Amino acid sequence: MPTKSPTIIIGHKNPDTDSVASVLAYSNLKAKLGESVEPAVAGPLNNETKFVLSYLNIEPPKLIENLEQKQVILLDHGDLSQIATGIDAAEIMEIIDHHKIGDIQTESPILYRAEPVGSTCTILAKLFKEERQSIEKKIAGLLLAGIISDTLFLSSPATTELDKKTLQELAEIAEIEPKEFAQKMFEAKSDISSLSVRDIIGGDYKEFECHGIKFGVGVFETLCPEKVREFDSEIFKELLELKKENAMGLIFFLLVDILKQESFMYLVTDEEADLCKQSFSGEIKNKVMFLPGVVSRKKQVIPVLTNALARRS
Ligand SMILES: [Mn+2]
Repeated sequence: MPTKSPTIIIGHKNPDTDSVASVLAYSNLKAKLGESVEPAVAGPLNNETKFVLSYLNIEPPKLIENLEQKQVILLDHGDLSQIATGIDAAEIMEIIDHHKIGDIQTESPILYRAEPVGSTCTILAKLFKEERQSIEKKIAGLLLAGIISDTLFLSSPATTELDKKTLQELAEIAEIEPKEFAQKMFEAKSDISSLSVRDIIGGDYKEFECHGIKFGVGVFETLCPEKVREFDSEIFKELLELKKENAMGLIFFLLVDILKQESFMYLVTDEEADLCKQSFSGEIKNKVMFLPGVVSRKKQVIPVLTNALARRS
């Protein structure tokens, strides 16, 4: 008799450290509970995630770009636009997420766990406790990395008390000094020497829809924004191309300065500029809006843009 194929545990397209770390940790927990699962990623890893996996000496998950005919557990996303292709012909078994509730629909009842915390890895650490399973040193390192990455080392407004407490607990188990580890992760994230302009704007790019208007928002977090700003004219060119390719009504790119806790919003046409002027009060210079204190797409950009779009229609 053919054996049933394992359930795929996978994060969103353009995977980030939180999605990859939570996938590997949940696969570890499921295996401890005797379930047959396989960790996967929906795209190539970014430089920060590559650093984390090699630091912890962990193999990257298998790349799966089509989910057809598979049973899947989705981590760290809830919007259809962020799921790997083939989901229409797949069966969603569970979702664990920390974003707004998206537009995913299922045919049968599923386990859906959403908590408004700073990272999916924070929820994962809680799940280990709920299942009374100890967290191995390496897995603690992974979860620690996911929290550091998504909360910008507890500085993002998306950070909660639970993230702070969990980070401390995990750092002890992992025997990792979190501040140094965060610095190394952010340095890896900021290294653009191997990246194309398309990688920079598209590496952490997500699409949304509000009142029939589709819009994309790319984010790049860095310790040295000035290195990215050298490529402003190419960035605008690539943004226009990406907007056309993906048939977006609007497209934005947010360059985040991790240290100064501020960002630069690229306004590719008058339409993007108009919406941002209605949404934020930042100063615009050469089609780039300066946004002090803004670092979180999820908490500080998407709600504001969708609000402005809703008022407009
Ligand atoms: Mn996340």
